[in-house]
Amino acid sequence: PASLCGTWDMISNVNLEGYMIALGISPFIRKIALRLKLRKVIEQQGDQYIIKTTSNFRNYTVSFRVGQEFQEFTQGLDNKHVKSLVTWEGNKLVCEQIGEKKNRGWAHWIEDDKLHLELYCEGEVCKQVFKKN
Ligand code: RET
Repeated sequence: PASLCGTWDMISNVNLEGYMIALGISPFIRKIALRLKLRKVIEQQGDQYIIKTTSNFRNYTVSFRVGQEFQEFTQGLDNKHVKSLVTWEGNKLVCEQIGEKKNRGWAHWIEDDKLHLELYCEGEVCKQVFKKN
């Protein structure tokens, strides 16, 4: 599949609110979060990925090896410990985040030279699209 690597700027963001409500994010933080222009910086070193989500409010970094389960602490998001596993499903890099929330995870893929991201939690789907910076 096309490489996910690079610096990507958000151009659309649908239902971040529903996703954040499902995560239990407070109304105050949700209001700030909805205004943010998020950036993704995705790097790959061998079989290891580093995905940075940045904004002028909060940053979040996760690194993992595809196919290797890891402990993730969602610091600055909902501050939860989850057991995560990232795999390729066709052209999609898919993460399952096992923890107190059901059906939690995400999928990243490239379509039309854009980075597409879906975030899942408890039946809510947030859809974000990023263009290459
Ligand atoms: C903000 C503001 C604070 C509250 C929440 C946020 C959402 C962050 C998200 C990050 C997703 C990261 C992923 C990384 C893995 O590759 C905007 C930081 C909840 C949705 C998918």
